Order: sequence, then C-alpha cells, then structure tokens
Amino acid sequence: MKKIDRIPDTGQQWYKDAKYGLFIHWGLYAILAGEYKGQKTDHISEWIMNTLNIPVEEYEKLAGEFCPERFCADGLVRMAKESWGMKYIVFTSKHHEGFAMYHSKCSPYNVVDATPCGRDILKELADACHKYGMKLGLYYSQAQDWHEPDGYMANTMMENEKPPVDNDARDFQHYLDNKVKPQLKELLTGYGEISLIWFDTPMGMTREQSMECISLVKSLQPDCIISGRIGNQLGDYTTTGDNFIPRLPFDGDWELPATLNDTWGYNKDDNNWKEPEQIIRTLVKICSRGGNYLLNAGPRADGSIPEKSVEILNAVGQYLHENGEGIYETQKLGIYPYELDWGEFTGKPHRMFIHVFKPCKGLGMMNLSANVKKAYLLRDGSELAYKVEETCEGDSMVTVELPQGLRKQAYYCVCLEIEEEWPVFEPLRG
Ligand code: FHN
Repeated sequence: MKKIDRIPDTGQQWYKDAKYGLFIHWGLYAILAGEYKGQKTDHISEWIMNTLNIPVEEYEKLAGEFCPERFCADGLVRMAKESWGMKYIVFTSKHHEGFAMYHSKCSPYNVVDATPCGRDILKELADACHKYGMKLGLYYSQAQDWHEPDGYMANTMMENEKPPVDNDARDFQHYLDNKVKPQLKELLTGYGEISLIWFDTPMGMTREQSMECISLVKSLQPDCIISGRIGNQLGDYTTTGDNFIPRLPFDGDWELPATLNDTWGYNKDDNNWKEPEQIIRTLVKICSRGGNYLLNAGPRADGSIPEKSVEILNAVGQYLHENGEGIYETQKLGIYPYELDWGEFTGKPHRMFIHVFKPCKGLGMMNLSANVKKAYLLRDGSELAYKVEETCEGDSMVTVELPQGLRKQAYYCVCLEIEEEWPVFEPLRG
C-alpha cells in the first residue's frame, strides 16, 4: 500500500491555473493504427509492438515509412490555444517503443535520422508553442523502452504466447545512464523552455534512480515540473490513473490524463468517442476537486488530427470560450453534501460558479450558506434574480431564478458573487 507523506506542490502558478491541457501521443505506432499484418490490437494502440509481440528489427522498419506531410505544428498549437482553450501541451518525445520524435544525437532511432522525412517534429512544435505562449511539456518514457535490451518491458497484456520478460536480467542502470539521461539533457537544452517532463510507468525504478532523473531535470531547468509517474512518490504533482476521476476534492496539485476514445495513439478502428458534454462535465468536476485535465489527441501517421477529435475538442472549446472564467484559475471547493443531477460548482475567492448541464426551472441549492451579492449569466453578464432563505427544516437554501428562455437551455454557467471568500456547504444533519 502506498504511503502518502507529503502534499505534492509544483510551486508553479501557471500549472495551478491552467486546468486544461492537450496530451499528444504520436510515434511510429500511428503508422500501424492498431493493426499489424492483418492482426488488430484490442489494447491501446501505442502498445502494439508489445501487445502483438513485434520483433524490434521488424518494428524499426516502420521509421522508413514515417512521412508526416500533413503535420503543421503552427496550426495545431494555434488551434489548441484559440479553438480548444488549452493552456499547455504535453508531447511524446519518446514513448515505450523507444523512438525519439526529435533529433537525438545519442540514438539514431529518431525522427530525423531514421525517417525519410528528416523533420525534427519536436523542434517544430516547440517553436510554435513558444510563438503562441503555449506551455510545453514533454512525455518521456524513462523506464519502459522496448527498443533497448536494458529498458524495462511490461509483462502484461500479451495477446500472443511468449516467454515472460525477465526485467531483473536487464541492466536498467546502464540504460538510464546511456539513453535516458543523455536524452533528457538533449531535450532540456535544445528546445528552449520546457515546462514539464511527463515521466510514465516507473516500474522497478528505485528511489535513487527516480532522484537521478529529477536532479538532472532541475539542474537544467529548475522550474520544469515533474509528473507523478517518475515513481517513488517523488513527482511535483499527483498523476491519477488514466481516465480515473478522484471522487472528492484532492489536496495538492494533481492531473488526470485522459483519452477521447479508448486509445492514446491513433487507432483507425476505435470509434468509441466521448461526447463533448461528457468532457465538459468531467472538466468541471476536475476543477471543483482541484485538478488539471490533460486530454489526449492521437495524430494519424501523416500528422493530421482525426476529424472526430477536432469536432469534440471544438465543442468543448466553445463552452470554454463562453464560460472559461468559471474554469481557468479556479480552486478546489469544499464538499457539497448533495449529488446534483443538473450541475456542478467551481470557485474563486468571492465567486462561485454554477455549471448547469440540464434544462432547469430554477437552480435550488440546499445547504449552501452564502451572502449573495449578485447572480449573473457568465456568458453575457445578464443579471439573474435570486433568493437566500431558510427551509422549514432550518437548512440554508439559495435559489437562482431563471428566465423562461434559459429554462430550456443546458451547458451554461451562472456566477454568484458572495461576501464570503468561499461558500459554506453545510453538512447534512439529522
Ligand atoms: O503505458 C502508457 C500509455 O501508453 C499512455 O502513455 C498512458 C498515458 O497516461 N500512460 C501509460 C499507462 O498509464
């Protein structure tokens, strides 16, 4: 059982305020798009090398096909910022497959030296992020590396019969010293400001090995944040399970990595897309519980983002465009004692935001105690009438009255200006 002995804190205000970021999983696996020699993977597509047991010498050949003629970093970053409302991007500089999506000098298995395209994808992305003031984070698989004899390899999820992997027989420290550390140094010295390193799946890493990575990162860029998955509880923030939303407000900085369908890397057969409404509700929940939402898009091999991803992210972006004040820079609230089927709250000092997800006749909030100064529709500032009263049972009750036109609508946000710094949610009592 994990022992939690400190509250993770990035010390970085931009990260606490950001709330919503774009994860990009892009690598050679996008070429296979979930299928290798007629066999489809049922697992997340970026794992196809491991899941379908593709030999290194075979998988490597994919690099010769990598031709991202539709990738436009400038357009992508602009879209993420302006249309999708994202405040940071985390890009897979090297995933478990071991392939560097940048020009690495310490491993020829990289996007410049091993492909016909010869483009330093990370350089293009970093330039665009710096141009648009988008914070850039880099995913780096520090433990699993299926291309290297000494990198770790997960034993699970094998669809084919193969002998179990003996990670103990591998010289992980050798891999750490000869690939991970030199590559981290390249990433943190060659691409300008890197705001976050997103380590993942630490597996058998010792505390000392996690510390070696952290010290290196901080020595090169002291403000660079380290994800929770550096292992040994040494990250600057907590990374939740993939697609797992903490049920309650959670102390310290935290982030939820999540998919739009059931995969991170592109899979041509995965059409299990989440609805934009579900994404909005999740984002609001995460904000009310104090976290950040890192939502993934997996480009195709040619660099284009699947149209459905764009459509969903645009719709969520529209909500943020109108109601972003109730999302960005919000802080976690206390526990409201009732489960509301129509909405969720977020907050900033002296303001409580009521995100409404269903048509309602009025917004009744029992056990909310607050001296309300004003209530208004966030998207246009129009004032709304409200009542602050006590029920016959003696519980506090605030009700925002809604005009007829608004009663038929859903997915809007109402702001309550209150005298108190934070609303008081009264506990249930007998
Ligand atoms: O194995 C990876 C997976 O491919 C993906 O990158 C996710 C993102 O959080 N992290 C690992 C599984 O948790």
